[in-house]
Amino acid sequence: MSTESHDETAVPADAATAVKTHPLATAPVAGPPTSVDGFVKEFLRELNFGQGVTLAQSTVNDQYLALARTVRHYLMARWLETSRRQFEQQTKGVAYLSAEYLLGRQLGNALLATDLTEVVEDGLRSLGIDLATLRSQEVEPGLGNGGLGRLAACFIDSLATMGVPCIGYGIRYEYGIFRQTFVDDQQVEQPDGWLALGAPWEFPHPEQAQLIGFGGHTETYDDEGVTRTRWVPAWDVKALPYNYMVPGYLNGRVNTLRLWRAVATDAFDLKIFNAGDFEEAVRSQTFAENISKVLYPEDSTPQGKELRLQQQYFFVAASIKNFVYDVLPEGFDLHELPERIIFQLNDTHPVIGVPELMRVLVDEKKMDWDEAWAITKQCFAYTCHTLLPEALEVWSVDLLGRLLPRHLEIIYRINDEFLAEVREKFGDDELRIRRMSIIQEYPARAVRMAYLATVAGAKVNGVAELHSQLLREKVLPDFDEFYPGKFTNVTNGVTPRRFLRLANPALSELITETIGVGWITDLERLRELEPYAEDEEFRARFAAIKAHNKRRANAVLLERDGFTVPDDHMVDVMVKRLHEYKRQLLKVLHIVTLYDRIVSGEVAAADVTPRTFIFGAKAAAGYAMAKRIIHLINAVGSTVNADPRVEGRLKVLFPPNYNVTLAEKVIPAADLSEQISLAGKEASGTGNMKFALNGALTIGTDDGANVEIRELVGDENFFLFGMSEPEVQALQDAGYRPSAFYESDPTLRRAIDLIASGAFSGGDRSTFEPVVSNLLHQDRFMVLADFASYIAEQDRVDVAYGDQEQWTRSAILNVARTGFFSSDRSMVDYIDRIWHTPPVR
Ligand code: 26V
Repeated sequence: MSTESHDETAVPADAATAVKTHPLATAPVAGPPTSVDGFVKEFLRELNFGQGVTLAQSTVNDQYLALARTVRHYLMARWLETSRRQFEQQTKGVAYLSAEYLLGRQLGNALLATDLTEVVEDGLRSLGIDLATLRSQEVEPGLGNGGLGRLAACFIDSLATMGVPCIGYGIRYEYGIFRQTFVDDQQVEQPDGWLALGAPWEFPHPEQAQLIGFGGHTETYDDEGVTRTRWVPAWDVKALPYNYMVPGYLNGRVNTLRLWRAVATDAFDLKIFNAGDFEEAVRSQTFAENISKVLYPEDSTPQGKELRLQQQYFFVAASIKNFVYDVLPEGFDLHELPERIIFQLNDTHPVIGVPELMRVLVDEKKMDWDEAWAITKQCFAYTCHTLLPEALEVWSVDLLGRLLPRHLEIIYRINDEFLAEVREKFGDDELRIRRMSIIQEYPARAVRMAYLATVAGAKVNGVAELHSQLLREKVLPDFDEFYPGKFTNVTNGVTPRRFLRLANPALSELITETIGVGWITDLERLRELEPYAEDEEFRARFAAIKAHNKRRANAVLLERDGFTVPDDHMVDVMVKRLHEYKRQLLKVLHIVTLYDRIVSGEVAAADVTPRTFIFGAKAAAGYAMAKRIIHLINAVGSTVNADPRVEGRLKVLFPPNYNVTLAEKVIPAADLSEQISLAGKEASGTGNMKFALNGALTIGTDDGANVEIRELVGDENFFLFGMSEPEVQALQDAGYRPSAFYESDPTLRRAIDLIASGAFSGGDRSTFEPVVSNLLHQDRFMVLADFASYIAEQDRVDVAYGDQEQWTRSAILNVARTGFFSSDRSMVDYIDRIWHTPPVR
């Protein structure tokens, strides 16, 4: 650049270039000093000038918001630096596409990642403010249903910590998962207005907004002798990105989570508005903004919801556009796309991205179809998270054709070419063709999204060894045969930062004192704890920490729900979404059995191991049976807790609104972890990992990741019960009759009869009749078949708990041997087996 004058103050000829070449153009100014004084000044500045209040006037929420913004300042320079380096290095990265992120509270994690916890604690204390109080003020963004959303949050944490370039893409739901309350023991859903008190962690970027079209028609046109297709949408929506920081643990790296919000486009409004129809203009705005209004429940009928398909296309199209047009450097040769990005599909929700990338490459970038398809096939990989057939998404051709006509055409062509390949390999085996077609014909013509993902994905993975095996053998066997080497496994993991270091500070301190801090980023090092299982003093400290965590959980439960766990009780926890396949009912039958043993006089109360059962579970609002089961748990709890005959022995607690925040308190307090799904139904589970890592023993079936947990901790440190998956299959094939189990097992009969008698419903036999009759006549998930085995194993648990030294030994070994379940390890597996991104530095 040449300037006429050497005068520093002169306005340069090209102001834009001057901005870019200024010495401070790319290096962000440093954040506030990391001293207590530096922090206090910055915090007060935020309180006064950001929040607009004095310290004396400020509410806890003001203080929380000011603190969050102050902590942001510390992260900001690292965030800018991470983005700059990523842009310069141009290495391959991951775009994680997920409709759900269950992040949990941000403040504690941000402080941990920056090593600022002590500075902030001291600084706030000097102002008379308690950090813990401010942390409790944060409303967690509940932008997910359960395991799938939490897994996404763990994965992006690990990638940031490992320094792997990753953008998480998703939806900024205005209302996340509902807030659960109980009225008369039944679930009532309240809206989760998580943004109402301020959203200090997000950064809107209107300059990167994208227009997303819907509906309309396609047309062909002549482009210099080549016939091309274009899509003419009927309406569009603006996708506005909000960026969230994803700080790596103590590594100066901050990755990005980009969540899209739907807003009405100006043009759209204006047309109608100018036509004089104010009401219609407002209506249409609401219509557009509905797209990111609310998280869809993981409900019993996931199909056929137009708005959900809109959400899926909305966020995936915005993400792909953002990556292709804003993230990639200008002039990037799209033939090299597979060297720059892998789009990881978190279940089928983002699979509409496959035809969208094809549309961008072929229609917008005017690439040849075959070339575009060769690129697309390398840019996607698909993770399947379920085995339940009813949870596999299909979209009716009708709906797709109406909402995304061009995408439907593309899907048809992908399918035609795919089926031609199948014919080439296997001949005209029409049955096979029909089985493998991406388009299902019956009961209605529809697109099988898992098939589309499998055909397009470079790799397809399940989430635990058993799940991946069943996926290949039972769900997609034809595809496994057709695509040798495409299927792989990556066992899930959880982030040790949130679920051990943050959630269990006392145990973390003991571990660090014993083996050093390395475990936080290299969880296999927990193995070094093994010998300490034999160390009496270590065991005593370990047990004292469990007791401490119970008191800590009690304080939280008392404050939020008004109840507590008695001191001497075993804490037996089942927390997860309410689904019949997870078998909360089996747990209820166990509690009823223990209760019946005491009240019938069969066993003296004094001889029963004191236990508190803690449940946490949300049922999808439309899932009637799940809601009935919640009602039953609460009803059994009310009866048991009020009965003086079992007082001091059995207690049932069901804190409403189980979420990440509560998990962080309850899991470290648990003695026993309930992982009791019917074998072959729980894809992996991740709660199971969190419990074991925090020193709870598992009672579980041979299902999902339980299999791997048991292999690692050893049979003697795990309570196994129930049928194996092949046994389940055999019983199914032989014709399962639940009533046969009811008739032949008197213990089971008494438990069921007690529920049926109205003992837990004020004598009303009708209340739980649907639950009972479903168990006796259908019992899809074989609760009755596994009952005897479960009770027998629970009796062994009671005996084992009687030997506290031995129990603690086992608990320590559970911690020492479950380092494998770090999501850092999962990420290494994804990198090695699927992504092939550059090695982690
Ligand atoms: C489940 C169901 C079951 C009943 C009918 C409708 C329906 C719809 C959706 C789903 C959830 C499927 C996806 C999912 O959340 N899977 C979970 O993913 C976790 C992370 O991989 C894994 O640990 C859980 O085992 C798996 O259920």
